[in-house]
Amino acid sequence: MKHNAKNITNEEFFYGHKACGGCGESLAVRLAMKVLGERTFAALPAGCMSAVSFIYPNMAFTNNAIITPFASTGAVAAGISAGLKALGIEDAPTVGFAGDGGTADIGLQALSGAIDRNDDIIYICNDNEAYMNTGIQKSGLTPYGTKTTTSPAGKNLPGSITMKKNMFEIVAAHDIAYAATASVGYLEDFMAKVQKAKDTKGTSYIHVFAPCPTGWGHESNVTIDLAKQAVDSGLWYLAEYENGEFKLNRNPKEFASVEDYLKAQSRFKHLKDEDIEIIKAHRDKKWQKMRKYWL
Ligand SMILES: Cc1ncc(C[n+]2csc(CCOP(=O)(O)OP(=O)(O)O)c2C)c(N)n1
Ligand code: SF4
Ligand SMILES: [Mg+2]
Repeated sequence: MKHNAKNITNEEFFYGHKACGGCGESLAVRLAMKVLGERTFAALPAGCMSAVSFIYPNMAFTNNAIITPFASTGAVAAGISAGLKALGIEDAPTVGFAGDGGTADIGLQALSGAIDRNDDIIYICNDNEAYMNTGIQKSGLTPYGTKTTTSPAGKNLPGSITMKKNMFEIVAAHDIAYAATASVGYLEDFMAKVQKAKDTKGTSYIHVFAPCPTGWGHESNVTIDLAKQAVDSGLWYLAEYENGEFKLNRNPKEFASVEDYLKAQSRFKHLKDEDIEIIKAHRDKKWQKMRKYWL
């Protein structure tokens, strides 16, 4: 069944949390939980989503959920899944919800181990492109030109001087059972991918692009628009890796304006024309490869 706004359950499994208004990550967790259901066991490392949802005596998850050490989402989720199997508990998915820092940097080893063992877990990386919970530090998924507290912008630096680490392809290189990229701007696509991950035996990984008004410096009512614009401008893309093959899900004939996307966010407001050209050239090179091999 295709999940959409009309048929998705009215039941809430993630609510009453303290995320900022317009938080992309909390929307991704909320909708993923609607697809996964109340029998889900969730593991969350340090990061915004655990910080806003496990505030004693309130608990924003109505299902079983636990906070893991920062580096350990993959390992803790794998342990839960093994425990469920040992106890003979069926139809109870295990999901890890980790940030970009908790996935691409400190949590990479535990995730790699889980994929290598093909542990029966779903791993969802909430990518808001920086370490937000500790005050906006650069991660391996922070794009070129982003101003953060550890990648300042000034006379000599354009903000972050590195491009985003390619987590989707790193994960696919393990020959994972199922992997996908998604965006909170395309929620039906995201929910369909969560459903596929739920139906997959073995490890699945979903990398969801999730704007953060507080860290990106944009109005809280444009979160969805920006998440769409990132895809439409080609700075993010929707793809899957399944049965050893890459597949591009969306191939815009023409890209939407990169400038409009960047200008809506204060983290990019210092960028010069030559920095924007670097960003576009990197995008074009990536799409040339994807269009050649993934269509
Ligand atoms: C071992 C360890 N190092 C550092 C921290 C501090 N810390 C907690 S959350 C966080 C940032 C998380 O960033 P990310 O994973 O991108 O998630 P976000 O907050 O952006 O959702 C950091 C650095 C920690 N809790 N444990
Ligand atoms: S700082 Fe960003 S990711 Fe964290 S709760 Fe606020 S909007 Fe969400
Ligand atoms: Mg983050």
